[in-house]
Amino acid sequence: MGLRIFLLSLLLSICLLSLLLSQFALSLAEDVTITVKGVTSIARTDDNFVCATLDWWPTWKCNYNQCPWGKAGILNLVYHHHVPPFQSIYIYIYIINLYAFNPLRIRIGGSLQDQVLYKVGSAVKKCPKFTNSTKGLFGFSKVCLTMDRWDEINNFLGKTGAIITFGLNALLGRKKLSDDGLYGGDWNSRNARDFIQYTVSKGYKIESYEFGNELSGGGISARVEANQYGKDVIALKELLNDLYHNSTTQPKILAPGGFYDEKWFATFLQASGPNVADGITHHIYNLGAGVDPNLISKIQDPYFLDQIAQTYKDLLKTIKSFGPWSSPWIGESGGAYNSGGKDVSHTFVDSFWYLDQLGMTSTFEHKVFCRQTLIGGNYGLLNTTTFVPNPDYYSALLWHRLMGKNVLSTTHSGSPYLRAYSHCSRKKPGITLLLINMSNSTSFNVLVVNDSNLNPKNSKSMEESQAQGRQQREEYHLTPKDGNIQSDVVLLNGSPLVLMESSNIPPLNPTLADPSSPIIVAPDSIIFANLKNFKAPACA
Ligand SMILES: *[C@@H]1O[C@H](CO)[C@@H](O)[C@H](O)[C@H]1NC(C)=O
Ligand SMILES: *[C@@H]1O[C@H](CO)[C@@H](O)[C@H](O)[C@H]1NC(C)=O
Ligand SMILES: *[C@@H]1O[C@H](CO)[C@@H](O)[C@H](O)[C@H]1NC(C)=O
Ligand SMILES: *[C@@H]1O[C@H](CO)[C@@H](O)[C@H](O)[C@H]1NC(C)=O
Ligand SMILES: *[C@@H]1O[C@H](CO)[C@@H](O)[C@H](O)[C@H]1NC(C)=O
Ligand SMILES: CC(=O)N[C@H]1CO[C@H](CO)[C@@H](O)[C@@H]1O
Repeated sequence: MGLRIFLLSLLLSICLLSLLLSQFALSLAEDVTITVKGVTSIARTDDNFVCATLDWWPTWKCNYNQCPWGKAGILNLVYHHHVPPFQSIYIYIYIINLYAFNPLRIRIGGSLQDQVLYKVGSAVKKCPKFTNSTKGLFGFSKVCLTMDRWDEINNFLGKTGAIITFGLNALLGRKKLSDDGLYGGDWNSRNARDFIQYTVSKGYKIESYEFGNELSGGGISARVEANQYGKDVIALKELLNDLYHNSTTQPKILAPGGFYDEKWFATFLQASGPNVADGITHHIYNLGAGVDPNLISKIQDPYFLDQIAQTYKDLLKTIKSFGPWSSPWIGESGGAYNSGGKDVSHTFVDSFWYLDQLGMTSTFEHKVFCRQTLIGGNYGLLNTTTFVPNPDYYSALLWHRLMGKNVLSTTHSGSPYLRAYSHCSRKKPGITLLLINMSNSTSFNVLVVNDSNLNPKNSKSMEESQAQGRQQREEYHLTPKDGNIQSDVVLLNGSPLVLMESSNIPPLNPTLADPSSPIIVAPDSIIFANLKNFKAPACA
């Protein structure tokens, strides 16, 4: 009896001790003052900056002994869930998911887009299905998009109000000139013309057409020279001028949808000339291969993440010098290439990379960021088989709902493991701050100040100086379930975000905080904070 009580109390004290220790670990805290320049914005994104992609991959697209695409490819997605009427609960969830964005920007494209033929008009005789082929790119044959399927895709996406970018096949009519994948000769636009004409006749809304996929620079599986590409994009522009002659708005042209290469991009912009390409789309896979065992340490390493900023700077410089009429877009980015990281890209930890990229690219004047993928691979915003939203889906949705298009200069001199971005709030007064704590040990107590050289006395906490009539601060704290950064479930202010019984997205409610108190950013957490009292002239 006595021994049992002794053992029990020993156990209790051990528990208490470890609790104390963990409390101690959590209590490592650093005060940080963040300066937001509210006078002018440093950049402006598109109204719909958040974008997600749908890809063409067939079910048997595999990397590293796994095949994570399932039926998420654009052809299967629609085919296996007939619309209308909704025969599947999944399609229902899918549509609800898209509606939550009201609207979501979607880019249809990817590696196989330069092998897609459109079954309309007389240019395409045979209508192939995907098969394995050593002659095609990436080991796959050409494939045919029938107009029935195109109708289905539009009926389906139309219901969600999605803003659609469609990636055109830019290899049609060219000849392979060398073993390193160089294709030459003029683009044959006949099939694209028939396809776009059909699209116009049906009244389908396409916001932009993108020309080709990863054919720039050294190319991935195929490449085309920049001067030739510029000439072909002019041909596409003429085609759109003609086919959209009667429309009030003409779709934008995006190009080249590939990896940045200074010389290629500069030559392309000079060759295509003023007001032809509206968006200069480029792809980012800065985390490397999906199979890399060090993905997580890269994602939480601010020095590593900063390296890609050079590419954004360089591209911006190229655009300002050679194509000031256009602006940079991230046309496709999934973080890690070859379908993403198996237990990483669909889990909470990926948001450290994703939200940081959204923040970083918007400061470098990018208009849009297309996440690979909405669904499919390991990097889907939605789970490939269940369609249930992954943590990055909620990160994207919060960004979309809270961050307005005006980007503000945001700096601090604290630990580099704390990342901070701010924009004018979307449809709300004040500014919204995105705070990312990549440290697993330190929490940050954040004070936000208005940097005004004109009036130094303004350089105290903005929240404090607005004592009269001030409104509560709204905070959205994102943390992983059970403290496991590789969880598929994210908590908002401590409660798991799971679909409601109606299959609807749960409400995303903030907690309210006293504006004079610091924002406490726990280790391994992400916060959106809406500072309503911060009256930045740039947001007026
Ligand atoms: C293509 O090849 C893979 C193996 O490389 C196989 O699993 C798949 O079934 C093949 N698909 C077709 C349509 O032949
Ligand atoms: C534009 O409208 C005119 C008059 O309605 C019509 O004749 C012409 O075919 C239309 N053009 C296109 C490209 O749809
Ligand atoms: C999808 O959900 C299943 C079941 O929860 C899980 O095993 C799988 O890893 C998830 N995959 C993706 C890509 O989200
Ligand atoms: C924190 O991160 C470091 C470095 O990545 C790692 O060695 C350590 O195990 C992590 N600690 C916890 C509690 O996760
Ligand atoms: C920040 O400073 C600017 C410039 O002095 C001023 O116009 C603005 O009202 C200040 N913002 C707040 C929230 O006081
Ligand atoms: C300054 C600081 O907090 N450093 C920590 C940041 O987080 C990484 C990874 O979690 C740790 O390794 C650092 O010690």
